[in-house]
Amino acid sequence: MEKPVKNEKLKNWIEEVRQLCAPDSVYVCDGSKKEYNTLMAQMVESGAAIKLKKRKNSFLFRSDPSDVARVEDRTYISTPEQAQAGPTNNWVAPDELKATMKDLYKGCMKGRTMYVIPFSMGPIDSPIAKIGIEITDSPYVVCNMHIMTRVGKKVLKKLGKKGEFIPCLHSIGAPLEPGQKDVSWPCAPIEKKYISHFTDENLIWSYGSGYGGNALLGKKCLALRIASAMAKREGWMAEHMLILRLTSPEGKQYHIAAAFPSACGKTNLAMLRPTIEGWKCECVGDDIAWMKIRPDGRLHAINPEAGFFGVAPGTSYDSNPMAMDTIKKNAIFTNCALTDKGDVWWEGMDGKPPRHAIDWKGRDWPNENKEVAAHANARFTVPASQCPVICEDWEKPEGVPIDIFVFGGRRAGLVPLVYEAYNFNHGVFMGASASSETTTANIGAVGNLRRDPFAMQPFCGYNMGDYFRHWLDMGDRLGDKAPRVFYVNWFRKTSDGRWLWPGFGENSRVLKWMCERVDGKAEAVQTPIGLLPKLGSLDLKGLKIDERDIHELLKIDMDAWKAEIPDIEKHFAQFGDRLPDELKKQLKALQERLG
Ligand code: GTP
Ligand code: SPV
Ligand code: MN
Repeated sequence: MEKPVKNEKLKNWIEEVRQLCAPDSVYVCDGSKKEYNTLMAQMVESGAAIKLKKRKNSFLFRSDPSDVARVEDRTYISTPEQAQAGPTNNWVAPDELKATMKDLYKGCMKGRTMYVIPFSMGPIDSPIAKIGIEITDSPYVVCNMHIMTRVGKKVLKKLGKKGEFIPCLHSIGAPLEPGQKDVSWPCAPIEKKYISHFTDENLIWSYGSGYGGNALLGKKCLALRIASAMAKREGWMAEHMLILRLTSPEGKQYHIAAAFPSACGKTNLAMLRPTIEGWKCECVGDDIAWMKIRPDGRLHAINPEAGFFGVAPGTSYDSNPMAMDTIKKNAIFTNCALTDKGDVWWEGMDGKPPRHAIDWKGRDWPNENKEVAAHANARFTVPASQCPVICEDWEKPEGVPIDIFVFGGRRAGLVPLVYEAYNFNHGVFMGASASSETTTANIGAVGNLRRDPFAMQPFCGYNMGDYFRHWLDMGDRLGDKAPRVFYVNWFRKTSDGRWLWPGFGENSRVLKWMCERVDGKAEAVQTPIGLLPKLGSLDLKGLKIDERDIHELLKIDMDAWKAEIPDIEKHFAQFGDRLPDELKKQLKALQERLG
């Protein structure tokens, strides 16, 4: 058995998986630069990776065209009772699912190396951090985990002989017969993919996909689905939220945690460059927040990740300059286009498109069908520490105190630019009824409106009705120290498809209004849906925007809101008895206010 492993449970588990999956060899990762470089060199050699001439220590991968995003339809919360998983999760009983998956895992690593990745979600010394061990047959996953989490010997040391860890088993599901030539992105067909969570046992089994949240199991699987179930049991919170620090010209700090669905602006907001004078923004995290109540009675948040796995298309010096500077070196790019000069490119990058490139499928671009060069869910993987505006406290073990929660989504109509909850429970109602148009971050239809409560619909590891109750309970425990709650929509469009709000850096104006609300400085008007900025209280100095657009962005269309009520009722009804009465009360109150 591998020498560095002293933990009994881990030793046994490695041996069990080795026997089941039958790899050619087993390798325990040490997390070193040398290890990363060796694996990358092997992948360049095999043709799986392309070294970029124009970017230091950076590589491009092209996935199989069928394996380009998370697969919500193939994602399971497997609990003894279906009611524990609730109506928003796919469910199969643990025995049945394990039997199906064991058949798939049998011999699935033949011809490949089995990598054991010890990783920590959260700074290793943080009281909030958790240790996971991912076993995978994908060297691409190993390199990505190096960036996205804290990997290696330090983690095994912390684990010790008897420490607890979350086992995360992953296989791309593509064994190699003797002499069989490998492809550049091996994976299994969609009907064989399974992303399974045995939440009662803190266990993850993933099969068949090598992409993003399906395969980097520390992220959505551990840090959200498993962690949300643990957080419910243990009285803390695991949320799909960015964390940022905003500092006012007077030097006052505000910490904001914001939940938007996938591909709805978290990375962009987390690295925002304020366009308003004197305000400063720093990034603590761009996707996930783990939050606990500290002895001071306030909610403190850590970012459990160590890197960003960000959407590439649309990222430019114009929209997100801090991300552009972050990805200058040591980056992994997946499904971006390759320019003739040896750099990556995607739609929405600054300047003119290249005259010729190789698209994400490896073909000459542009092509006759006018297809995009980069896949819409093309991503970069990069260390958070390289972000020029990373907050100096981003790895503080106890986290940062949260002042403001923001919920939001992508809605072309109806939802105004910003509004504030009347109180915390009303804020929970806003989060619970949040809605958004679907994006390419999941394989499935794009642009369909769906309820995505707290941006957690694909990530809540237990019954969403119980999750709503947990939010209300946390509010009760926090009392007057609970964060203030706001709702935003950067994505309003005119009937001819133009963005009504410029977004990106200009979103700082909206955040400033929130901070001034917290301080009792900015004025709001009461409306049926919540508190909206009083005209003039939103700082629009220096912004070229048509007054009619502002009017439209802050308008409430009563009839359209009334039409939302039956849909929220239907959404809530699926939780039956598990829907907290408080949310029924909040819905009724909204209905009454709408008249
Ligand atoms: P995940 O990583 O999937 O969780 O996504 P995310 O929430 O971090 O979204 P991200 O910041 O990567 O943004 C996704 C897309 O929305 C990108 O194409 C952005 O350019 C676009 N976007 C982000 N912020 C804004 C905004 O304020 N206005 C507009 N119009 N588009 C935005
Ligand atoms: C998301 O879809 O919310 C992501 C990308 O952050 S993935 O890691 O693939 O889940
Ligand atoms: Mn995300």
